[in-house]
Amino acid sequence: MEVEVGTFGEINGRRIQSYTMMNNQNMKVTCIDYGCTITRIDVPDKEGNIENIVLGFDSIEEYVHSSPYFGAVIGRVSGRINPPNVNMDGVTYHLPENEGKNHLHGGPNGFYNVIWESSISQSVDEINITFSYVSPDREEGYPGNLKVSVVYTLTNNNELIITYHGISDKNTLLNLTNHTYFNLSGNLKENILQHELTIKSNKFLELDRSLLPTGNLMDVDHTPFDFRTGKQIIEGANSKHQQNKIVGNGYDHPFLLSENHQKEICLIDHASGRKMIVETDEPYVVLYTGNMLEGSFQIRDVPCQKYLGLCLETQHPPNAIHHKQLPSILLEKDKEYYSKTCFSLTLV
Ligand code: FUC
Repeated sequence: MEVEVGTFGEINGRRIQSYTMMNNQNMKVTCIDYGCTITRIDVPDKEGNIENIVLGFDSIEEYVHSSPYFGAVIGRVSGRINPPNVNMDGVTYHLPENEGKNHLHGGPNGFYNVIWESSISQSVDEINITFSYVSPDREEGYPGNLKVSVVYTLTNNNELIITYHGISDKNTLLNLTNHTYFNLSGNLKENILQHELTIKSNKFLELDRSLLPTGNLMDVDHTPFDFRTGKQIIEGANSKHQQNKIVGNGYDHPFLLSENHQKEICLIDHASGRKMIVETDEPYVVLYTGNMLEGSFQIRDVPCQKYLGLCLETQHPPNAIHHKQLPSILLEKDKEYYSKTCFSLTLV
């Protein structure tokens, strides 16, 4: 196994570092210290062609100006919060709005938009890149000085493991995820509508018109949200179900996982033969099928377009702070935050 360190660009005179981890199975993962962003993942298809399976750019300027959170770590809190206020320990904290009246993905200067400290460690069978960041008290409105770290591990079994740690000196909120857009066709040859997805989930959270969970858990039975035996994404894109329509024809929904670390999510592209299994200790996965991926920019040499990638954001549910019945995202003072998600790449 090998790791290559390089320079990706510069932001205000500060060098942005890139790391490419390579295993002995021809899998490569490249990430940068800006937003802990995964810029590419290269893996072989069934014929042995090694191609990139994520949306990303080759310059830091494009990440700063055009990126819809491509490959980045999202924090302090993933997803939308509305009203953008939190009452904690007798204080009301206002969280900056960055999507109409919503606070989205940790705010305008969330973790995707900061430069992290980084280091490498390596053993015979794995390489780890550790990113760490100290988020000061009241940064993006949130209470507490928070020390956070994210580790990307590439193993010789074609696993990319993401481990998150955090600790704060005040009670605060924390709900971290990674916002990689996958497209297993390879080098964005096709969109993701023919990808087949399986999710072990009996229920999903209903959304309102501003894409906020209403707090209602809906049954997946007899709906385009039933991924228990596998389904192509196109079904949700073409569906007349009101929940598929309000998100722009597709999915942008939190699914309640019925199992953890039991191959609970599986994504397949039959044409390339690539298959990805996702296992997590998080209670939910937000499936976002790139319904709003529109813009006048290029993603490497492909014009940005709807359904070009899909995100599998393992996390606690969005807007959890305003729904008592949803799992809490409170991180108590001096308690350790820990969560782990593993993406395994294989062939069908
Ligand atoms: C996802 C979605 C959102 C949003 C964003 C880019 O997490 O839930 O709707 O568009 O990412």
